Formats: sequence, structure tokens, C-alpha cells
Amino acid sequence: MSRTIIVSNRLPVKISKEESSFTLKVSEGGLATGLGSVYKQDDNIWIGWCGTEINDDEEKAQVIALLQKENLLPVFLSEEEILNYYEGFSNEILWPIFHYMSTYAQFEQKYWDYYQAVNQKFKQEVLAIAQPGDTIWIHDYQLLLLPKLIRDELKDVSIGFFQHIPFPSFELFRLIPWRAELLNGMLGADLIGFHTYDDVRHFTSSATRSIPVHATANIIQVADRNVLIDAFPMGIDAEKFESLSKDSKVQEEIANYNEILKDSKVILSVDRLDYSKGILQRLMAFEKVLTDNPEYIEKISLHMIVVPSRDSIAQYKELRDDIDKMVGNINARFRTSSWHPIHYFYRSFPVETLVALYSRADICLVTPMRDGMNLVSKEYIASRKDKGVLILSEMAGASKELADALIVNPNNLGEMYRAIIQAIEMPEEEQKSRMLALKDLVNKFDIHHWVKIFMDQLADIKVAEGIRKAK
Ligand code: GDG
Repeated sequence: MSRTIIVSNRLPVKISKEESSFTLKVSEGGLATGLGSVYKQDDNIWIGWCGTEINDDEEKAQVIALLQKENLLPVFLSEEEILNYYEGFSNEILWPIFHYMSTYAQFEQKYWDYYQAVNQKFKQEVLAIAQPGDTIWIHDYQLLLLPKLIRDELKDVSIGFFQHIPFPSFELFRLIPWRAELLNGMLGADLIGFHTYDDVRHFTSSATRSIPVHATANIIQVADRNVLIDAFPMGIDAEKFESLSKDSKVQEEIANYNEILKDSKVILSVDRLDYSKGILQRLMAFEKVLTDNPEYIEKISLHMIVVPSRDSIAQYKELRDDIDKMVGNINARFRTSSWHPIHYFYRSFPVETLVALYSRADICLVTPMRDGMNLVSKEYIASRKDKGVLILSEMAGASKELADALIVNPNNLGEMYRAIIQAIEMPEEEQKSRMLALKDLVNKFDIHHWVKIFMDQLADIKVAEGIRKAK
């Protein structure tokens, strides 16, 4: 019987060592939930890095046995590999270029050498279990070379690839010294998915301009194969957020917030620490709101959660310092003895607290400079009963779907300022009609729908290719 193999940089688990044995916590994140319906079935499996460095052979065997029960298979990576393949090539070259921050890119040959070697390592793990007829779904920018590496060794498999971050325009992508190798790597797949049609267009244009392939609309011909490039906007587990918002523990947390915050308007922002998320620009817009509208003093507050991320990379450390300074300045400038304008948290919270904040927040401010999709915007909508205003950057993939949000250009301070004022003053009826339209969309196109349409498309391609080759 053929099986489905999911491959991503990280497995959807957290492993921790207590005394001499390991324990496992399976992630409840959206992707893990959505793909749960795939990898947990039958003989299917998910391959990825287990998140901790393990060198001892006995310990490796323990971890393999533990993960096997969950249909997971670990790839073990050394500190050097993580440093050069993950932090280096993936997060200091691909991440900044793909998010249009080209001056942050460090084109180190060593990073490239490790990126190739680790993609090879993943290939070995896949080939150790893959059989002709299997379906392999590879995720994200850490594994761009993997589709071709597998295809070269195993012809009769169906390979899907999905990129969770944007694909930049050719003028950005061409800066990468190894651009042709990356494109050829991705084109080993039968189906390449992105969140938006803009990404599809950018990828197709980069491919036809960098390597000798021909495209007809969004189909690229590679030797005797057709590769379909298409948009699959990712959804969330909307049902989970809606039911959590009604949970008694969450309701208690909401009541606590109501007591502390009284009837003041709450603006919420939630991001990983990242320069692509536009955190400083958002603070500037909020500062302007307080500067130009003193009547809002003590009437509004910004709750800003920044989840620690990649803080071993210089630009992330700098960004954290800049945020600290700016929050400090704004609070020092506007606070009163009983109120301060920004509640800033540099840590992560349990999902229940997140949902309580989504439920209490009158406004959610999501203003990335560039974002593949942005799930926070959808989680806010799913957690709302009927009112609430979403302010959303046009640079987030989600803006292509969530047209009833207030859409802003995060580089346009004046526009962000006006959107915040409009959101604060928006009549309840307008809030409701916008929010209900948004909720319809988020409920209908959820994570399960996303997994299904990608897998169905991949299966259809296999059938179509079979017919084409039989002719
Ligand atoms: C990449 C792409 C694309 C945040 N704080 C807490 C917490 N979170 C969770 C949110 C949300 C997730 O983290 C963040 O997802 P985003 O989509 O907003 O952003 P990235 O992490 O950059 O994800 C992005 C995504 O992949 C999927 O394809 O949308 O464009 O960059 O789910 O809820 N969760 C908990 N506590 C927190 O404090 N529990």
C-alpha cells in the first residue's frame, strides 16, 4: 500500500530530557493539526529535525522509538549544521531576500555548503522509507533542494512542495548566487504551492528567466514532466479558536481583563520577533495617535506580544533593543499614575491566554512589511463573537482574502494612523457587518480545507501525468 510522507525542517513536537529519559509534547499548532489527518493515518509518517542536538547513539535510539509511536521520524542535526544550514542559509539568506530585506543577506559560501549537505541528509531519511507510488509533501524554504534530490533517485513518486513564506520578485531573487540550483531543486516537485497568486507569478517568472524552462500560464515544463505552480491560501483551525473563546477558563481570563482594563479600547498585536513583522512602524503609528489625539489618553492601550525568536542573529537582537527603547519612550512620554499606553510582553503565552486577548481586543493591528500569509489575523477573526476591527497590511498574503479588514500600507504612517482612528471610532453596526463577512471566510477556508485541496490537486496531477505519458 502506498503511503504519504510529510517532510519539514522541524517535527511538530517538543522533546525534553528528564534525568535519563525523554518526554514528548506534540504541537497543537495549526499546521500540525491540519496535517494530523494525514500523517497519523495508517503507515504515513512525518520526517523532520527533532529540535534538540542528540549525539549519543543510545539516546538517538530512545528518541526514534518514542517518536515512532506518533508516526514521526527524526533527522538528527549537529550544532554546526543548525548554525550554517538553518540560522545561516535559511534565516540569513533566504528569509531576508524572500521578505524583501536584501541588505540583511549574508551570502556565505559555508552556509550554502551546509544547506546542500543537510538537504542531502533529509533525502537519505526519505529514501530509507519511500517506495514507488508514495506521495511526498515537502514544506518550506529550508528544503528547497529536496524535491529534485528525491526525484533524481526515485522517479515514480508524487512530490508536492509548499512554501510558507513569500516568493520575491525576480529582481530580488536573482541576487542569490545559487538561484538556479534552488529553482531546479524546487522544480523536482510535481506541484509547487504558495499562499498567493503573486508568489506564483514571481516564482514562474524567476524560473523562466533564470533557467532554461518554458512556462505556459502556471505550468512549467521540465524535461518530460509538467510542474504545476498554484496558490493555496492557508487557513487555520477555526473551530478550535471559536470553541476556545467559549471555554470557561478563557471566559474567566476575559473577565479578569475586563476588570483591569474597564471599558478602555484595547488594540492587540501578536508576532514572533522579526524585522518582517513591522513592529517598529506599528509603534510609530500608535505614538502618532496619542500625540495628535490627547483625548485618547487613558481611553486606549496597545497590548503587544512579541514571541522570542532567532535571537542569536544580530539583526534580531538589534530589533529587540529598538523595540525596548521605543516602548520605553512612548510609555514614559504618555503614562499617567493609573494608566500606561503600551503593555509589552516579550514572551509567549498559552493559547488560552492568546484567545482571551483576541476576544477582549477591540482592534487587532497586523501590519507586517511582508508576510507569506499571517495566521494571527485569521485567529483574531475566529475568536470574535461578532464585533471587532482588523487592521491588516496589504503586504500580508492574508490581505488578498480578508477584504473586509481595514487594509493599510505599513510604510505609510499616515494611512496606519488614519486606520487606527477609523477603527477606534467605527460604529458597532459596521464592525459587525465586516466581522461577519470575515468570519464566513475564515470558517469556510480552514486548515482542513487547505490540506484537502493541496492533496487532491497532487493526486489529480498524478492521474493526469499517467494519462499524458500513456498517449
Ligand atoms: C510562517 C509565515 C505564514 C504567536 N504568539 C503566541 C502564539 N503564536 C502563534 C500564533 C500563530 C503563529 O504563532 C504565528 O503565525 P504567523 O502566520 O502569524 O507567522 P510565522 O510564524 O512567521 O509563520 C507566515 C505561516 O508560516 C503559515 O504558513 O502565515 O506568513 O511567516 O499561529 O497563534 N501561540 C501561542 N502563544 C503565543 O504567545 N500559543
